[in-house]
This record gives sequence, structure tokens and C-alpha cells, in this order.
Amino acid sequence: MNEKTKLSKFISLVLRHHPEVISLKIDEYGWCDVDELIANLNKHGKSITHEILQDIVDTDEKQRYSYNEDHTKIRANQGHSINVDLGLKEEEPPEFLYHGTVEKFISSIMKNGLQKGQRQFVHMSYDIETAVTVAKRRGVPVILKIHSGKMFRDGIKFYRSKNNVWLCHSVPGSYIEQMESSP
Ligand code: HQG
Repeated sequence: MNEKTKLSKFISLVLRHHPEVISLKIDEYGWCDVDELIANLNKHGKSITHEILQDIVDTDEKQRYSYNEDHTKIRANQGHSINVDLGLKEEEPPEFLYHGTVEKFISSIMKNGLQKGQRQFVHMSYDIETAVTVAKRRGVPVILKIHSGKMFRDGIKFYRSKNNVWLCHSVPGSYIEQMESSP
């Protein structure tokens, strides 16, 4: 893994899960001060400038981070375990969404549904390819087709993050179909 990717992963950890590891303040909406983030990262042995941070934000393949309008604040677009209000609006999902996981979780998922675990939401992908990438972090991909349109019509709320990850609080097993030939 190159230095930029390592730094980006560490920034994700700080902004989504553990701001305290660099004594960073994050507000209730998930924002932190850009100057403070840079200063605190450097204090904790991570060499970073405003230019490097900008490059990480601009080139992130999943567009994980956003600046506010005047560039004084930054936050992660999704994936938090800390309790933040991203101001996401409810949205009607496509008829199907996808969730990438691995075999060892399947029996529990079919029994208990998809649970958000440590995070604020269950994450679902718009396309199978993205779900495969998500699953590959854990092993051989198993792709679940989520009957999101039906869920929505049944009154379950959906949200979409700024970087196009579909989110909801849980997915009951009855809306989950394991795809036949997982890639
Ligand atoms: C599984 C990454 C047993 C679930 C990705 C998953 C994504 C259950 C794991 C984002 C379960 C949770 C989120 C149940 C769910 N029983 N296992 N009832 N319900 N699971 O990391 O969706 O690169 O919290 O299938 O790309 O894998 O970090 O969620 O395997 O967008 O930006 O429990 O994180 O984004 O794992 O990934 P996670 P996820 P970043």
C-alpha cells in the first residue's frame, strides 16, 4: 500500500470512528476543522499538508470525503460509527440494490437480516460490481440482491450518501435474495 493510501485510510479511521486518536474535535454533523486536522495529524507523526489533503480528497476513488463550501471544514461522506447527523434526505431507491458479503455471514444474515453493526447504517451498492469490491475486502464475494423497491413501498426509509452509497437502518431477511452465481 502506498503512503497516500495509508494516510487516506488513517483519515477515514479518524473521521468515521476514532477522532480521539489524534485529539480531534468533530461536530454533531461530522465536520472537523481542516487546519486542526492537519495540525493534529502532524503532531501524531503523519506528515501532511493542505495540498496533500486536497489531493487525497480529489483523487479518492470512492469520493469518501467532502469539504464545506469555504474549505475550512472536512468530513467523511458515509461509513461512520460515531453518531453524526449527515443531514441525509430520504430517497426512493432503485428496484434492486446489492450487498457484498462473504459466506460465513450468510446464515446469520438470512436469519437476522442485514444489521448495521458498529456503523450508523447498512450499506448497499447501486451495482453488482461495486458490491463485489466491497465483499472482496473480506474474502470470496457473495452477492445479495436487495428488494429495495419493495422495502420502500412497505414503508422502510432509504438514504443516499453524497458518494452514492445507499443506506438504511436494517434489511429484513425477507427482502434479501442470494444471487445464484456469485462472481
Ligand atoms: C455483515 C467500505 C452477520 C455484512 C465498503 C458485512 C462499504 C452481518 C459486515 C462500507 C449481518 C459489516 C461498508 C448479520 C451484516 N449477521 N453478518 N446479521 N448483517 N453483516 O464494514 O457493508 O472502503 O460494517 O455483510 O466499501 O462491508 O471503508 O460493512 O460483511 O461501502 O470507504 O457484517 O465500508 O467502505 O461490515 O462495508 P462493514 P460493509 P470504505
